Parts: sequence; structure tokens; C-alpha cells
Amino acid sequence: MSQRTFSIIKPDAVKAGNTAAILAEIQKAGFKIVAIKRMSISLAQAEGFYHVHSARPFFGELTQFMSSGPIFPMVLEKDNAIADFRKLMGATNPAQAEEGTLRKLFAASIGENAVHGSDAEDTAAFEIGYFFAGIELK
Ligand code: RTP
Ligand code: MG
Repeated sequence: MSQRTFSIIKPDAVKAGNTAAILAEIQKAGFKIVAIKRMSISLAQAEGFYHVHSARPFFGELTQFMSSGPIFPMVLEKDNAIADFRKLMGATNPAQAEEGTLRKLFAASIGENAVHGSDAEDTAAFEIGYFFAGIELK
């Protein structure tokens, strides 16, 4: 069944000039790009987005990194989009990511790992609504 997920091209990948190459891989894998924009977020906005990780030791590093430069948040659609996009991204740590995955191809470290992808239906709904208004999601 057709499903939507939320993704971000993170600051490291934007800075490295990999945005177009990542979008090409996403489209090659069968995802429709429903909405996308380029923006920068404040530290407080990054903290709100990653609130589920607020007790983790890497929270400060993660939110500083995510607010360090331009990102491309986007909404993607396909059958089984949430699980299939997690597969396309690969493991959180690029050293453990499988060949051909976005993190194997484009990520340098566990902290700066090129892309974000929602991990469940409820987080996808929260994350889409955090970045996009309903009128942008037709
Ligand atoms: P994401 O949420 O960005 O799609 O990544 P994920 O599900 O694969 O990983 P998650 O456990 O949700 O962690 C969120 C992000 O926090 C950073 N992280 N750093 N230094 C560390 O040990 C560490 N662990 C996680 C990563 O950027 C990860 O993507
Ligand atoms: Mg996650």
C-alpha cells in the first residue's frame, strides 16, 4: 500500500555537493518526491525535531550538526516507503552500511551520516508535520 515517509539530506551531504546524486538514488529506488525544500534550522528547531533523543549522550552533537548548515527536508511516497527507505539508507554507522546504500555511498561517520529517514508510522507523521504544511503535500 502506498505510504509516505520523511527524509532529510543532512548538512554534511549538502556541503559535499551530494544533494543531486542522493535524489537520483532515491528516485531510482522508486520513491516519488512529494515535497522538498532547502532551508537551515536553528538549534532549538533541531532539538524539537529530535526530542525523542533528548536523553542520549549524542543529543548535543546531533542537534548542533543538524543546525550547522542547509538541509533538504522532503516527503517521499511509495509502497512500504518507511521500511524501504530505511533499507535504502543503510545502517546508522556508515562503516556497517551495506554496499549500494546511501550511507555507504555518501556518509563519513555515525554522527555525519548524510540522510535521515523516519523509523515508524507515528514518527513519519510527526516529522512530516514538523517541516511541511498540509497545503504543500497534495
Ligand atoms: P536518523 O534518525 O537520522 O534517520 O538515523 P537512525 O534512525 O539511523 O539513527 P538514530 O538512532 O535515530 O539516531 C539519530 C542520529 O543521531 C546520530 N547518532 N550519533 N555518535 C553516536 O553514537 C550517534 N548515534 C546516533 C546519527 O546522526 C543518527 O543518524
Ligand atoms: Mg532515527
